[in-house]
Amino acid sequence: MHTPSSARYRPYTHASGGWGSARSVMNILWREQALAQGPLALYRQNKPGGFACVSCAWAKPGHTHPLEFCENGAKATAWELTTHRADAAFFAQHRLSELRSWPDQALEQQGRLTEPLRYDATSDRYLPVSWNEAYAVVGAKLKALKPASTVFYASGRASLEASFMYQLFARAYGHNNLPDSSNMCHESTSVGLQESIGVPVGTVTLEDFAQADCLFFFGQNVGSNSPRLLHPVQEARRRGVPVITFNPLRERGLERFVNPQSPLEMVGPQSTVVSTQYHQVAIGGDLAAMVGIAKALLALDDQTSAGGQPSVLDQAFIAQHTHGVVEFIAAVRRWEWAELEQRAGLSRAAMEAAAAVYARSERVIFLYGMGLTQHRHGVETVQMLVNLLLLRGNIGKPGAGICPVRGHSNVQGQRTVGITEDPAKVPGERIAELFNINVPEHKGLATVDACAGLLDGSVKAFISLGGNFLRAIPDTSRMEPAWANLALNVQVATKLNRSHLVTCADNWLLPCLGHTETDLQEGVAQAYSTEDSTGCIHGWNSQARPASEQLRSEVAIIAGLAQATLAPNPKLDWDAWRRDARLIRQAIAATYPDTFHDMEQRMWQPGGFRRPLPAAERRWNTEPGKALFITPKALSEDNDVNPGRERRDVLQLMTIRSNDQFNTTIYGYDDRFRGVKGTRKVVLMHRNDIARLGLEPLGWVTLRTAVETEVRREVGPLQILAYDIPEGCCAGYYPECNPLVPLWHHAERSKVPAAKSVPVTFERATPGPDDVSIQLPVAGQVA
Ligand SMILES: Nc1nc2c(c(=O)[nH]1)N[C@H]1C(S)=C(S)[C@@H](COP(=O)(O)OP(=O)(O)OC[C@H]3O[C@@H](n4cnc5c(=O)[nH]c(N)nc54)[C@H](O)[C@@H]3O)O[C@H]1N2
Ligand SMILES: Nc1nc2c(c(=O)[nH]1)N[C@H]1C(S)=C(S)[C@@H](COP(=O)(O)OP(=O)(O)OC[C@H]3O[C@@H](n4cnc5c(=O)[nH]c(N)nc54)[C@H](O)[C@@H]3O)O[C@H]1N2
Ligand SMILES: [Mo]
Repeated sequence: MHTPSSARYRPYTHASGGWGSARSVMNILWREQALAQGPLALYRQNKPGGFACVSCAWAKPGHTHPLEFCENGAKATAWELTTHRADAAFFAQHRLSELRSWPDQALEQQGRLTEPLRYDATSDRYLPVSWNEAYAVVGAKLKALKPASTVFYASGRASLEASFMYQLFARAYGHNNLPDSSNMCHESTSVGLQESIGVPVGTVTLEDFAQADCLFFFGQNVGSNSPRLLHPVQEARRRGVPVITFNPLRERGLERFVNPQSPLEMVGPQSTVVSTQYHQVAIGGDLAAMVGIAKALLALDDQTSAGGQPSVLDQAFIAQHTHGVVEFIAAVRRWEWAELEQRAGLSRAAMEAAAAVYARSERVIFLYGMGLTQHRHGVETVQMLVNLLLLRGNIGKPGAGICPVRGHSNVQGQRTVGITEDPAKVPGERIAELFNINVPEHKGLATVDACAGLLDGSVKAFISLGGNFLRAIPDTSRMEPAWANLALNVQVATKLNRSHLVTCADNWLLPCLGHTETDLQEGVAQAYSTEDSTGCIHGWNSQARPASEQLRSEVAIIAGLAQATLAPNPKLDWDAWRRDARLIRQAIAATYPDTFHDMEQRMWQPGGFRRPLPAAERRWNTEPGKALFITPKALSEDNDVNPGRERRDVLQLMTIRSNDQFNTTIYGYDDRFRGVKGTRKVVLMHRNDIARLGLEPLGWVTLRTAVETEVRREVGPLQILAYDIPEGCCAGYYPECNPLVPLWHHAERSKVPAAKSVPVTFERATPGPDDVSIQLPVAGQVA
């Protein structure tokens, strides 16, 4: 079991990418002993005809680089192709009470799950079962339960084919309880963009990056979380395109980048400066910052109008394509600079500088991530981005648009094929006609609702298609005990994680094939498909040998469970779908002909095929048929937990990812780009806050949530690292800090947990026996 032996902080002064990235990839291939299959698999990653990366959702180009993967994609592949196994012998050796004491990293490090298992309470162990028994018993239990009391969760990895079958299974069984990881992620995007511009997804493609003349990044950490996106960004920088970043932290990948796949750059001293302006906005200060940019833009427009020059605003576009501009402009003019500065944590000059570049650029792309969506007013903030773009006609023209950078490889596609709690978003009539299934009319449970149902006992069974629900959700210390009240817990997974160890009345662990592994059906390797962040749908093949002969595809597992649960239906041949994925694609195409017609051929086009995106062609699928300016009602992004200025002992905590994790999967304890090595038990704070709160750098503290204090929410001990972060803000790692996020503290309109701003107080603590203290570099040794 790996536990870190030494921890260190040394500011990372190199560019992102480069040799550090190459070394990190080799390390993991070695540690997972995946060198036999790993390198070949990496060569085929994200290529036409190859397999789709299991990691992020960034676009896969039609004309690929020799190696179209990044450090994190490579790690994810090695993690899956590992030769380590968590097999029956492993489970015979370890009771669950013991495994629960292991760190999360050690659980997944055991390797791939190899056979179906059921928890046996008497021996406190997972024991092997046959697939037939698993299907039969789970099916019988589901039959006996009320469908409305069951939840079918999906993590955003499952293919379009598996996702389509999963939602059909839920609806045929009788519920819309289909929460997915998107509910914790870009749901603020889906809600906000649908209302503003009539599509729930971004409008740009990779080609737009080649034509853009300015890029903005808001709350997205490209270097760690979507490194392949750095290629088009680097190309844009070579053309002299300005990049303007808003982020409380100076993220390395947004500052400098060396392409680890460019031999020249790897040997030379060259690295690309990524951001030409870097604004360390306060946590939750983006709404105010964007209003500031709009205000500065209006001031510029006043000047040009007075001088008889052309307007800074795209007046023709605004008149022809938008609605609500008058109210929006009036509101922007009303807000005072002093308030904008205070809320954004930025000077008026900084906002004006961003506006000046924006005003002289013709084709601008706004990219954003969790820094915007995971706030109480995440939806309004996304809509404010749209407002800014609309002012200069930056939607629906080449080189311009909005680019939410999604997380899981198929999180966007799952929605496209019906994974949603909202029956209004699925073609009910067609589903009735094609499959003889009546989509239940009642809205189902999304993630936060499912958690509430677990707490009040109304949710009785939980099926999980991937993911690590009990670690990913907020308020984890309250949710874990509630989980024990379930009657049934079925986890379809590749690796052992925390959600498999918290037991209820009946627990099943069903191991599946990963994206890299071949699903061989009657001698034919099955192809599957996903939709990336730019709305392109690709087919992929898998070449690797399955980790165990007993593994089944996700499609096969869904088919097995559905057959055992549902009454026979001549219009639904689950077994045929299991044997031939082309038939599932035919069903998808029949259900969604506009998007998926001729899918079988089109998904093999280089770069995939694009789903119809009316907004990208300036057709607006909204109530008035125009793009909407939606004026934010207030500037505070997190009004429900705003402690007020008098609470000087409270800081706003954001929960962040390191480049050595993929969500709840912790590859290792290093956060290379932020200079933290060997530990995740840290809280990053500003020097002045540390002093003001009477604490010391490198001191240990327990963090407590500063609202609803009658509920004890705490995490610690964490070690204080003095860091370049705005005053009043602090940062700790997800998922370790999730117990601090109250369940009710979520985006008002999308219910995305507001994981980026949690008010916390600090209390001195003593490190435990396993806590390693950070060593600072000896003075003079800092590079
Ligand atoms: N290596 C790796 N890659 C991943 C993942 C991973 O865990 N590891 N996860 C995948 C998934 S599912 C997702 S959704 C994406 C997530 O990728 P991102 O969207 O980049 O999400 P985070 O890393 O959570 O946070 C992004 C940035 O937001 C900043 N931030 C926090 N609060 C604010 C704020 O109020 N305003 C602004 N402007 N910035 C703020 C943080 O400093 C951080 O740099 O990455 C995907 N790719
Ligand atoms: N505080 C805080 N909380 C957050 C976030 C945050 O920024 N801060 N981010 C949120 C976001 S953006 C997201 S997307 C969620 C992520 O939440 P989830 O999607 O639930 O979590 P993951 O960590 O991606 O899931 C990892 C597990 O998936 C399983 N797995 C891996 N590959 C496969 C596969 O191919 N098939 C199957 N069936 N299983 C597989 C493995 O068993 C692994 O342990 O967390 C959210 N929670
Ligand atoms: Mo995500």
